[in-house]
Amino acid sequence: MTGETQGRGGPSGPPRPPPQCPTEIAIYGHLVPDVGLRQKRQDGGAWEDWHQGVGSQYVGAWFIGEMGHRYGFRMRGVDRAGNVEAYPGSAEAETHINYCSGDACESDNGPAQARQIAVGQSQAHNFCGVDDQDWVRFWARAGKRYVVQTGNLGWTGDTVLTLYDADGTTVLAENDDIAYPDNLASRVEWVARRDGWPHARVRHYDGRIAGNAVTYTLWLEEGYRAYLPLVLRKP
Ligand SMILES: [Ca+2]
Ligand SMILES: [Ca+2]
Ligand SMILES: [Ca+2]
Repeated sequence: MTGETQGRGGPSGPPRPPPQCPTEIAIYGHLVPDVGLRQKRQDGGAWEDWHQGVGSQYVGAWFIGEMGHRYGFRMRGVDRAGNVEAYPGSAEAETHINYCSGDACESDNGPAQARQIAVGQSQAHNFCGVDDQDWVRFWARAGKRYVVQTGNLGWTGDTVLTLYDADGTTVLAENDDIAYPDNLASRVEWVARRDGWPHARVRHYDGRIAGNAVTYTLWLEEGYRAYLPLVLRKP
């Protein structure tokens, strides 16, 4: 296997209690044989079978590991006659998954910890920790239209945005993808029926995916829909 790995965790941040969050890495290999047999091991431990009988049409695979651990990968091929080559004695590709550092808005994992955001503001977030949720709240005025949106997704970013009423439990609107599969960010438009403090929650589509590189930006805008009649006149 001509291996190459890419970690989804970024560099370690300042010293802090390390959250134990698994994250996802991509393992790329170019399979020459007809069938590939793969193994993996954690922290130099015993090899375990992983992705056995992989066809040569597959050049990569996703692997979800745990932060703070080192993973090694190796592969052997099987030709059409069934001849199996020996596994290499050592790992052909290795990666270490770093711990992540929570974004500046943490802890904001529930409606009671929601951070305030004002119209026209944006916040930079990441997902750090299993099933990280980022909550905000904003002052809404009756009759006004609000747009809550995520964007600037980091690699492997895929947000789900849910808008809640002031009680933090009643769902008002939800969006996963603005335009799947091209745009995995989220956008909710909503008209307030009364003055109040609606809440918005952002989570990753797959709560196991986390790391310093799993970033996004959250925006709040106040929007109006204007109808502009188009009048065409004959020349
Ligand atoms: Ca976060
Ligand atoms: Ca959070
Ligand atoms: Ca999404």
